[in-house]
Amino acid sequence: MKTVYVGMTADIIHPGIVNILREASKHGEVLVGLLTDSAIAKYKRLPYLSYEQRKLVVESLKYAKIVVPQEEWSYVPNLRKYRPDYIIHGDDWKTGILSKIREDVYKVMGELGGQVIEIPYTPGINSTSFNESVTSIGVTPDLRLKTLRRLIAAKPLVRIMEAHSGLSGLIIEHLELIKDDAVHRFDGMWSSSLTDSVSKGKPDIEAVDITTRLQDLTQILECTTKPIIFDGDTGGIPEHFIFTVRTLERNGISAVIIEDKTGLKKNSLFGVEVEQQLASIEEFCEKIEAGKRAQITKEFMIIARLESLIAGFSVDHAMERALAYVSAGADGIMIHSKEKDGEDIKEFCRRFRKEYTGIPLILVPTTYNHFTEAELCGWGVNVVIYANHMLRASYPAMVKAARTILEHERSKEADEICMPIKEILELIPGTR
Ligand code: SPV
Ligand code: MG
Repeated sequence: MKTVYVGMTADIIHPGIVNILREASKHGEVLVGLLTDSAIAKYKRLPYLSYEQRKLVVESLKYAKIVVPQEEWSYVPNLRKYRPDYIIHGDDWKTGILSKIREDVYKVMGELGGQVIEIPYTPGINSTSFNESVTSIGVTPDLRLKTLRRLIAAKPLVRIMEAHSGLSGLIIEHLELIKDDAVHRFDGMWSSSLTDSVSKGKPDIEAVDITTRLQDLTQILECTTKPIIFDGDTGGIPEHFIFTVRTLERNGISAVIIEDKTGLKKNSLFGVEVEQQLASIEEFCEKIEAGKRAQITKEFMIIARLESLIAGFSVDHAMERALAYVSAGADGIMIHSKEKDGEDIKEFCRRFRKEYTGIPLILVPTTYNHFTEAELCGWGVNVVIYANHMLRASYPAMVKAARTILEHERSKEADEICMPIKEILELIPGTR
């Protein structure tokens, strides 16, 4: 019996998939290479269903004989491993980012003595249009919450951007850039205490209470589907933190980051001053433990943020705390620094990764921002947070428009730095 290889994501089973499987079965036994989350994540959004769920569905299809994981976006490793007689694909891969994949497939099938079959692509529904409609429908809190852990498992580096309004959330949700044959996008959003407070004209001192911050977060939740990491400041006292954890989970937030400070909180980029002490290891561990006991889902993450380097202590000081926080149940460690050269952070990452290979490491490279994502990834970092750039970019743009109007005593000159009215009217999906 000949074998026919079909690669697929199978997040939704639509007529195009059935067609390709039926066609494949005419040539032999169908071997489905089901793309894993990590194979997909570099190029596309994570599928809505997990690998196991998708496998279960595909295995029940009558034309699919065997389902194997395809761990790479490229077909080549699986084609070499399974040496099928045929591979079948829709002819949509002749152009765009799939054309390189096609080229490689032809080359390897030629080497292996196999054949490539191309069939007319079924227009209409496919995983891309499915993703678009899901975005417009929305997402359940449960699904959104789980996505962060899936992304951390699937991607070498998860890229998070600050959002402080529905509009900034929409940009993060939709912006995509094709570069080096890969699609670059933000994986999720950071709900920052700094940008939440500043956008309200308040200082970043926990002056905006959690309830208000969550009410405002609703705007972002309503128009986006990507996961959210919440800046929980100090987390307050453990008795209050447990309510915060449950409220965040109920809203589908994936993680909270709490920092080991106590007293009047000030933004870390100012440094830690006399009235702002570090929490003792014991009291902070107690808070982590209380939060972990309170959480209802198993996927929610409580991430401990170390302020040792901000407060002028050594990497040793930070390491001692990191180990204690992990033992107390922290699901990840964020280490902060305002040094420009980033050497302290790099040293911490190296030492932390020696102790723990599996605990997610999160960085906020606002000051040491000359390091590339690839470099941070090389240090063993899992998540990078761009913590305030949407707000910092919008403020000078607003000042510039206002100043231009003051200067010219009319708005004509401001037009060229403003979005056209038609575009702003059409900006929001669903506007008619
Ligand atoms: C925030 O964005 O509010 C943060 C990160 O906590 S930082 O401002 O760098 O402390
Ligand atoms: Mg903050």
